[in-house]
Amino acid sequence: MSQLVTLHEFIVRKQRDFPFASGELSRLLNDIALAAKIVSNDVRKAGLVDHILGAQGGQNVQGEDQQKLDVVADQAFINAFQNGGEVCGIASEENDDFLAFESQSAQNANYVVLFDPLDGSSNIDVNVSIGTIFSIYRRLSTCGTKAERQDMLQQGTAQVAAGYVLYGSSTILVYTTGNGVNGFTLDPAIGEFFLSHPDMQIPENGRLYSVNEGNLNDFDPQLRSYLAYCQTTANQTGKPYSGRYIGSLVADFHRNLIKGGIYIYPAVPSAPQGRLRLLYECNPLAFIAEQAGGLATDGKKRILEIQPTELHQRVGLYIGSKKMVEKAMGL
Ligand code: AHM
Ligand code: MG
Repeated sequence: MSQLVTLHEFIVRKQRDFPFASGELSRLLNDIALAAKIVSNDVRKAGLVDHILGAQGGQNVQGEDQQKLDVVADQAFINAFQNGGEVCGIASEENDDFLAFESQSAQNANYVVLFDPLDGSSNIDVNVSIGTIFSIYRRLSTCGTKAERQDMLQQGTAQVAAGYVLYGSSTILVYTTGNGVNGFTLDPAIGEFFLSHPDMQIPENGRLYSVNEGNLNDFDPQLRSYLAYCQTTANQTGKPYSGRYIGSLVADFHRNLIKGGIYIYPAVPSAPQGRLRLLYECNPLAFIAEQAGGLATDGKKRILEIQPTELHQRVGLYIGSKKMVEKAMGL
């Protein structure tokens, strides 16, 4: 039998590669794994809570107020960061502004986390895969003070680590610290993540394209002609590619990471800057894509080099297999 490696053991081994590492980042990654297990457990009960145990806004059997699952997920991660003590502040898709944690231990912490607690949350009600996406930066403000806006508005190239948790047919946590990409599958019976996808590499070319084709008439001519190519002779054998669009970025991205493919959400009139958020979705997935040998751009330039100016900034996203992204950009 091959040896099983838990996420915790893997993180400890990686930390040993850096003799002067303080262990803070390792502890933070373990905090994320803990929150992921809590959210995974909640996601698995989503239909029960919504449809059997009472409507939203009501109370559950313990008399607790029921909340929407994306709020529950947001709070689970915030709690894990506050209890863990490695994070001085967070920004998330669910909060209008960033949160600077008040406690002295938090103010002494070195990291900030930016995250989308439940990506694809419109899919919760229909039992389709959803996920959490996260991005970790070292703070720019002075240690010992409260986190500041500048800590959140860093270029993607400054990420220390990034990852996602996909609550799919199984729960998988994929992350990078800038030295390759590894995936860990949760064994729900014992509540432990095990290394299941070591050193993930995205195929240079693929046969899957993921785009909301309902927006086709709003796409620019370059993108329309790329999609016409996908639908006709793109394959080396002169056949079309297959279209696959879940509507959960994290799930579409994960599939394309494993099988090879491209996900595109450009700027369109209904979303003139793009639909997806630079800080919570595009930067972390771009870091992972590049670490796995893929590419991520806004159609023109590298996602990781975009200077954020606001927390909820949106951008166009072309992400996936290197050759496919280049072709879609007209290179
Ligand atoms: P969310 O973070 O509010 O769930 O929104 C992001 C989602 C992505 O997961 C998905 O790819 C995209 O929005 C779908 O948008 P559309 O319904 O316009 O195709
Ligand atoms: Mg999202």
